[in-house]
Amino acid sequence: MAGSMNLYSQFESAFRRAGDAPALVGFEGANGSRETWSYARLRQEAERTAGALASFGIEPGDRVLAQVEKTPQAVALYLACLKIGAVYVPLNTAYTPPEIRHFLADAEPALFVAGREFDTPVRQAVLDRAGLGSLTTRAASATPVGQTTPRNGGDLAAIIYTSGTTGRAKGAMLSHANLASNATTLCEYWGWQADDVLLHALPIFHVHGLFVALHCAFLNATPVIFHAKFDVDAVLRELPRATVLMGVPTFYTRLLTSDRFDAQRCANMRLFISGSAPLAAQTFASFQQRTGHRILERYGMSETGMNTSNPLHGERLAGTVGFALPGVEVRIADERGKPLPSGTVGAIEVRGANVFEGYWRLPSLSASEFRDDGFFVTGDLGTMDAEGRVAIVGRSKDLVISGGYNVYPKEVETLLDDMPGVRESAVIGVPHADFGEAVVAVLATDRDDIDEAAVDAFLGGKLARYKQPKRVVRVRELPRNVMGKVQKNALRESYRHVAAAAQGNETRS
Ligand code: MLC
Ligand code: AMP
Repeated sequence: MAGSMNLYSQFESAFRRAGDAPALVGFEGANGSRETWSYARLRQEAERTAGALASFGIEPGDRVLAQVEKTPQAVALYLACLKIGAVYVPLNTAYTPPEIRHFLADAEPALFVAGREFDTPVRQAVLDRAGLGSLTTRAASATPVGQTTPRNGGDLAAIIYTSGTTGRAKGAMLSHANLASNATTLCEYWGWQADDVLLHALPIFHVHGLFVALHCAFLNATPVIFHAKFDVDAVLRELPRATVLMGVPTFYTRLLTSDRFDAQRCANMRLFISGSAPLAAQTFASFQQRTGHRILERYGMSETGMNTSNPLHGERLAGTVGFALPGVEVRIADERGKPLPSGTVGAIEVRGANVFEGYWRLPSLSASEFRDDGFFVTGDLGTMDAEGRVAIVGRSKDLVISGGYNVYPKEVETLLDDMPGVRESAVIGVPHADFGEAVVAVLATDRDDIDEAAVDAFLGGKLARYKQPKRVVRVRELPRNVMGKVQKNALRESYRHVAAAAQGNETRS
């Protein structure tokens, strides 16, 4: 059937059935009041936004780069891109102009949608935090696009930029078939129900909030309580109306800091899901004690969508990420891709319809991260028990995950190495009560005026705030092994307490 592999066609069937049922619920409208869009409205807005994109001359396969706040109009923009066969390329709203320049050059978008005008020759439209701007204005007068552009399963739906060990962000190419297969699998595996209500407080520029959460909701035309960002009080207020919450571990540790968070408030809840970063066994246990709920932890990444999940029915074990999802093969392998016996630590490798099409315009890198038999090497290290339950024990990639955001040390080190007075730098992740891990910079310097404030001032405007070190440690020189390689394990051990004293979110006053 024409257009049947376009993911939007699947959403549209559900939207049509839902009619005037609520879609995006309780978001803050332009005049500060709480507003709701029905599924009929969401479809209409997607069609009008598709009309606006068409009026810009956007063709199937064109990239639409978007750095936009979380608004219903931003959701409509994503749906519009799918509908007309454009490739949606979302960016973290924290990225700074120098970071954005890389994405503009690499993605070569036909349109850049941002909260305000940017200094670039690329064609632009504005969509601000109130959901207003030239895109909205154009959509209001555009001829709605009714027809969904037919797509093959392998055609690209999105490119998600993820940084790498080289310090340069690379674009993971995700096809309509990748996204559709993962969404269908998750709905089934998590027993999505007709009366579910999703509480959505994640950002919508990453896989977790955009694909995992919204796709499950859209395939079922589930009402989505739509919060612009995670706020403990707002979540506590809405929990009694919701049945499903998806979050990074920081959501759960922050909820537990509130006395008002208890079993009664969760009485209507069916499922709390955690991912994007390791959920501490302590958080899992405290959560169960407080609410009676066992958080369901799952594991995924931008390149693959979701790979494993603890079961809906059956034992959810703290410290494990559960079983390979149906249709996803997961193995623990040695450095050549040979499967290891159960219980042995090795590289986590995955294969399945969910696994991406490679990195945008980086064919040789793409090839090197796949085995000959098609397994993708995730860069995570883990074990699998005899029943197939996976536990993540570490990472072979040098990566810090802070509050669910990935920070690649290389990217920060490259900048810090250029800081006057710094001979060299090593960036590490250390335990942090609120963010799980905090970014710490160890700097080889003789200058005692190089502290957090100086580093902040130097990196400000160059690097997204969440990537900037929360703590700075000065040393005479960095420890190296006989090969001359900086010993990051030794640094992590020596400085593992430097950010732990910050109970709760030190950046919130
Ligand atoms: C914000 N800040 C952070 C931070 N988030 N610092 C370190 N790590 C983070 N994650 C800093 C800001 O720069 C700012 O610094 C200060 O904290 C306050 O900003 P904020 O916006 O008010 O923060 P807050 O709302 O408290 O955000 C924390 C958070 C948020 C945990 C709610 O980071 C969040 O929503 N994280 C989810 C990330 C996510 O969706 N990941 C999924 C990736 S997909 P200053 O200095 O200016 O005050 C993936 C695949 C998978 O990984 O498996 O899902
Ligand atoms: P991203 O590149 O943002 O998609 O991040 C993906 C990475 O997040 C994975 O490769 C893992 O290292 C990490 N991750 C995701 N889910 C989990 C989890 N449940 N436990 C531990 N790490 C996780």
